[in-house]
This record gives sequence, C-alpha cells and structure tokens, in this order.
Amino acid sequence: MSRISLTQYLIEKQREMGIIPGELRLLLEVVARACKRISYAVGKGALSDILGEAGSENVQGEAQKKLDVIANDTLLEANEWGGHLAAMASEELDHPYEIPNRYPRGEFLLLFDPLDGSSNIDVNVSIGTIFSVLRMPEGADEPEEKHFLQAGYRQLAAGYAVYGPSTLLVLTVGDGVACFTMERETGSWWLTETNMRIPEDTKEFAINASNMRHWEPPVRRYVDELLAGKDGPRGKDFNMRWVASMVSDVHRIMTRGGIFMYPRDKREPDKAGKLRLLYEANPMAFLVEQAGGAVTDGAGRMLEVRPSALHQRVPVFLGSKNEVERVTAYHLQG
Ligand code: AHM
Ligand code: MG
Repeated sequence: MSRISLTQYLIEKQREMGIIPGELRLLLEVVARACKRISYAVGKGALSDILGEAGSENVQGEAQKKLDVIANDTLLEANEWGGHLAAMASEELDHPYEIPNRYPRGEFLLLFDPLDGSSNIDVNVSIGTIFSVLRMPEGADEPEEKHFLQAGYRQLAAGYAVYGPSTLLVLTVGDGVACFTMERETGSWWLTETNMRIPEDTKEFAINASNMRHWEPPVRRYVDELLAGKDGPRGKDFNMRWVASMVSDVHRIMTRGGIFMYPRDKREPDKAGKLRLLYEANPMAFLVEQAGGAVTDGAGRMLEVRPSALHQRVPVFLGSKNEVERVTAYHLQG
C-alpha cells in the first residue's frame, strides 16, 4: 500500500468540497516545516548549544529556556514571508508579531506555544509545539491584538507536534483528526492515523496531584472518587499518568483515552489555572472535540469561552467525554 504524505492529505482536503482553502494548506505546510526544524534541534540535545536557560523571561514572568527561544524564532522566521498571515502571536511574545512590510500579508492569524513542556527539555522527556489558525475578522484592516481574541470554535485549523521517541504531527482542519509521523532521514511527514478517536469512558486520569491542597471542592471530590477505586462510588480502579508536557499528556488521551485536568488553583489571584486559552487550551479543545472527546473550563464548553486577553489563562478539563461531563457537572453543582 502506498503511503500518503502530508501534502497529499492536505490537497485532498482542499479538493473534497473545499474543506480548506489553498492558502491555508500552504500555511499548514510551512508550520509543519518549522516543526521539523524544531525536531532536529531538539534531537541534537547536548551536541548543540540548545539546553539550559536563555537568561530571559517571557511575558508571563517564566524563565525562558534556550529551546523556547529557538523554537519561537524558527516559527516566526518560517512563517513571516509566505504571504499567508496577517500576524502571529506566541506564548513567548508580549504582543502580536507583525509581518514585516517587505512581505505580503494574508488573511490568517497564527498562534502558538512554540515549545510546550519546557520543564522537560533538559531531562530528555517529550516536549512539543501547539498551534492554532484563525482568520482575520471581516472588515479588519491592520492586525491588532483584539483580532486574536476570537472564541475557539472559530479556529480553521489546530495541531501539535510531539518531539518524542518519534516526531508526530497531529492535525485537524475541522474534519476529524489525522496523525503524521516524520521520517527522520528524509524529513517527510507520512499519514499514520487517519481518524483518531477518544473513547467515551476511561480508567486513566492526568493531574498534577502535588497541587491537591489548592484545588476547589468539585475537583477534590472528583479526584477523591477516582482514588477510592473499586470500593468507592465509581466502582472501578483508575490509573494516573502525568508527563508535565501537555502535548504528551493530550497525545496519550488522543491515542487511548483518559482525562487531563489543569484546574483552578486558589493560590492565584484570578484563580484561572496555569494553561493559556488561545494557544494551549483552544487548539487542544478543537482537536479533542474532533476526535469525539469533550473539553470544558469547568463551567462550559472551552470552544465557546470569549477571550479577553491574549495570554489569558483558563482551567482545563479535557478528554473522554463521560469523565469530562462528570467533573463539569460537579462544578455546576457547586
Ligand atoms: P509551558 O508552556 O511553559 O511549558 O507550561 C505548560 C506546561 C504544560 O505542558 C503542562 O501540562 C504543565 O505546564 C505542567 O505543569 P506543572 O509543572 O504544574 O505540572
Ligand atoms: Mg505550554
């Protein structure tokens, strides 16, 4: 059987009732190319100067790793000249990145977390890139920060790359979720899963349990019930996994189901949780819903949250539908 490349997959999506416009296809190919470059940099590890701290901080006050900066620059440089984008926004940049005047501008907005799971870089554990594509609002002229503040259901495409034992690209253009594996020798992306599906039920959950004392009552109740196992109200044992790279934790759920939680935390003044809405929660929510799972912020559907700031944080409950619905119901019960 002949293999299907990323290009062929995207061209077929373009042909099938124009699911994606040609310009979007070209943009996604550039993003994939940038992820390939990041993958090569990650793969070199200590053999090139990519490990350790960069000596700077990002807008959220987090220390940047060298690889955060390299991945961010790689995505900006690969995407700025193609003519498909109006602007880009990144976890590593305070404000949106304007396309330099010397290049043509397009109609799309690209948002990304260039290197997710930064705490895992130096210990050789899987990390990744998360991205989301929006369209400039109709009638908008010069791209501004407010144009990025669109609800997640408006995304045209979303995906992540995992830099793990193999490098994968998981992508949705709103027509299911496909997974591509990078062939290291040639740098080609080959379709290795056509329609990823998340089972509705699961016996596996993912949460950073060291924060337990800071959780709100609905999350404590839900996790306590899981931990009680077969003798508790759930009547079955649950297993726990936590990689601390959202891409890896979500990829496991995309592959075999589970629930991932990064809840509110009463330590934080706005109690919003750790993860960012526009370039972490929303792209993952688009992918997970397209694979038959569910994603909420505890109160309602993630993809309907109205963003108020570019780097806004949000609680995240994501994965197997019946579990996400249960923990969300516990929130609604107060
Ligand atoms: P990052 O984008 O700065 O790497 O932070 C996000 C990461 C997620 O990948 C992961 O789910 C979470 O932070 C882990 O947090 P913790 O260190 O609290 O377990
Ligand atoms: Mg991140």
